Amino acid sequence: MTVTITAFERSPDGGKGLARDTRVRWALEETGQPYAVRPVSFQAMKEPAHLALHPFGQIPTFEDGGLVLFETGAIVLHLAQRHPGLLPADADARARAVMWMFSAVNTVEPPILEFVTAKIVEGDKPWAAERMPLVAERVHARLAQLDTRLGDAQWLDGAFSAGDLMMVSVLLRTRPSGMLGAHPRLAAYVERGEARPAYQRAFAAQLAWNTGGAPAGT
Ligand code: GTB
Repeated sequence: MTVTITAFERSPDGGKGLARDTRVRWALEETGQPYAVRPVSFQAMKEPAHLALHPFGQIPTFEDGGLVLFETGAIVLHLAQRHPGLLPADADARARAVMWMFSAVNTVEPPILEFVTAKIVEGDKPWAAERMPLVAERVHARLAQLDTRLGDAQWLDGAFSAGDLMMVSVLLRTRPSGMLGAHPRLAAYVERGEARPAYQRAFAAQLAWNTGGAPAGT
């Protein structure tokens, strides 16, 4: 049974890989799992057929036989638990990799999303100019903490893991703002993630999809 994921019919980012299907594609590539993509329009996302898969009417979803999942953290964790390549064998190291996954979506991503929302959705509000520096500062504070912890290490905890996959994916959301420029070690960390062949394949697949030459999967 081939895995099927959903993705934007056309991502608003035009193929920059910032929509969350990219992290799922990346995990599928890292674990060597073939997959198909079912595109959904913004309208279809809010209709009953898609809401039956994703109660919040979002992408991506993941289907494998009778299993249906939403939430990218849960999907990546599922893949990492089912297939070798994304979680260490040692139980303690495994727990730490999962900790970093939660940290990515629960501690690092929220201020980044707040910034993105403030800029894109609320940028035309009269109070936007006053609020933006505060929101940006919260992102920088979190990035500085992460940068300190990473130090000069290649990855967050030993070998590359699902924790790094999620963290790099989350940090990529800061790319359009150039915020990573103030945190050179984190910028290099993100570049190491992007250089992985599995990421390159995932990125290329979503780019092809979003620029009109969509393959029927990978
Ligand atoms: N917590 C969920 C998860 O991790 O799976 C969040 C899923 C989510 O936010 N999905 C977004 C969505 O479906 C797409 S990824 N939004 C439509 C809606 O809510 O109606 C967020 C996203 C969208 C667009 C860009 N972009 O164009 O740059 C980047 C990221």
